[in-house]
Order: sequence, then structure tokens, then C-alpha cells
Amino acid sequence: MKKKIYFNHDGGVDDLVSLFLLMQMDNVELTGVSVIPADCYLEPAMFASRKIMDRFGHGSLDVAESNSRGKNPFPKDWRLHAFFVDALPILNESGKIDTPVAEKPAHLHMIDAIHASAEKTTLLFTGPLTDLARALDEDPSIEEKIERLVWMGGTFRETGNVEEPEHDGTAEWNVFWDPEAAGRVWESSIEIDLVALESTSQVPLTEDIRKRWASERKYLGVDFIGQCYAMCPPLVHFTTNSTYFLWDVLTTAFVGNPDLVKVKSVNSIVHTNGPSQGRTEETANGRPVNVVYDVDRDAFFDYITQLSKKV
Ligand code: AGV
Ligand code: CA
Repeated sequence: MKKKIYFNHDGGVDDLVSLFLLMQMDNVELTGVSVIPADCYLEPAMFASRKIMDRFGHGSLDVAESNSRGKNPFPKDWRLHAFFVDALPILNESGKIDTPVAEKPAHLHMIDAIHASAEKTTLLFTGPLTDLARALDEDPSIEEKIERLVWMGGTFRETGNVEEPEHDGTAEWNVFWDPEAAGRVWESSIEIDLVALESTSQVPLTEDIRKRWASERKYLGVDFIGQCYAMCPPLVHFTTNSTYFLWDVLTTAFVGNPDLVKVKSVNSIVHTNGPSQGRTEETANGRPVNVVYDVDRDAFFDYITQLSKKV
């Protein structure tokens, strides 16, 4: 049986590649897609999502826009990536967009999608949790129809990936953008799988992987992901604040193939205020989350490249 997946993303290159990959998985049925303007601008991220669904999808879904706002904005340079993906010739060949924009905002769209499915829904979030927090406040009855939340977010290491004034550097960005939303979801009883920096740091974008995609660009899907990752700074000598990892793509691959990773349970809290806001911290009396802390790197890259060859 196919897993029912609702996907909420924030329009980064790896969010949009994730959307493409999800639609190539035989064991996944996508029940809805929505876009939150966190690590993107909303308009190009919506266009790009709809064009990716036109070109590489199979179903008849619409895409919902989020009207959520965060506390700590993403750097503009990163948010601009959605414009580059939207402009790719491969997505603009037909000159039209068929996939419609949903009438309802993302959090209400997600509530409808959860109720519309007889089976429980797995939520895949590759941006901040704001829309989920708002959905839980709006309609707490969705909780019992959620199979689990798979989230790219957090870290239990001393150092996260936020380098901003007035912050101590302990947070991961998706938590930092809206720490209170994460805090709200932590209060729920939803099973949480956290694809944290522990595992995503093992899958940086590197030259060898770019070369591999270039050598196999005769496959339309491999060409597409190669073009997308041409926009992102790879890891060459050492990691910088702009080095690109396959954060969300690992999270998405985990949904399609959980055997790629290792998971352990950690009790944790979320810091919602002050210089550590957005930090996820291990604490004996915190709520349990399943942390994805290790990945078989080669098997992961084989898996996503294989999926990309299906188109
Ligand atoms: O913290 C990782 C999250 C992922 O959801 N995003 C990017 C991924 O989509 C924020 C982010 C952290 N560092 C970045 C980010 C960078 N160097 N460029 C763009 N986005
Ligand atoms: Ca993201």
C-alpha cells in the first residue's frame, strides 16, 4: 500500500528537488502540496512547484499558498533561489501552467487533505512548522489522523547552522524561523521523525556528485536535478555558511526508503526565546522524538539518482 504524504515546503532548491523526487516514488501517494515563504519568495516558489508538478507529476493536485509569517527572516540571497529554479528552461518549455493554486491557505488546505483521506497521513515538512502549528490550533482533531511528522529540522550538536546577530549559533534554521511553532508541535502527541543536522551534514553537495549527474544528463530527471544544484555553492575545501547540503532531499528520501538511515529516540525541548531560540536540546524530561543521526551516503545518492532516471 502506498503511503499518503502531505508535503509542506519552503521553496529552496532542495525543497523543489524533493517535490520532484516524491512524485517518482512508487510507494508514495502525494495527497497535497503547500508552500510557505520562509527560505524563498512565495511567488516564484509557487510557480516553480506548479511547473514541476506539470512536468514531472502524474496526479491532479493543486498547490496551496501559506499566509504564515515567521519571527526570524531567512537571508535574502537564499530566498532568491526560487527565482532561478522557476526560470529553468526545462520548466518553461510548454509556456503554460496547468496545476492550479488552491483557494484555501496552506494550513486549512492541509486540514482538508488530512480529513479527505480514509487512512492516516504522513506529514513531510522541509521548512518551518508554522502551518502545522496553526492547523493544530484550528482543528485539534487532525492529530489522530496524522501517522507521523517527518521534519527537516533541529540538531543536538553544540553548533547549528544559524549565524545571525543576537543569536548564539545553537539553532537549525527551520526551527529558528518560527521557534514557537516548533514549541506548539512539541506539545502535541504526534510522532516526530527529525532529520537533523547530524545526518544532513553527511550529505554535502560535492563536485563528484555534480560530475555524476552531468555524466547522466541524458535522463531528463537527472539533468533537472543537475541544473537545480548548479545554483548552489558546493563543499570544496571547508564548510561555510553558504555551503549547500541535501538537507530536505535526505528527509524526503527517508520517507521513500527508511533503510538509508539510522534513528534513535531523544527526549528534547525547543527553546522559544532568547539567544538560543530555535535550539532543540536533549533533556531527560523532554518529549521524545526520533532523530535521524546517520545515513549511508552512497546508498542515498544512488537512490535519488535512480529515482531521477525514471523520467
Ligand atoms: O537548515 C536547512 C534548511 C533546509 O530546509 N534550509 C535549507 C534547506 O531547504 C535553510 C538553510 C540553511 N543553510 C542554508 C539554507 C544555505 N546555505 N542556503 C540556503 N538555505
Ligand atoms: Ca527547506
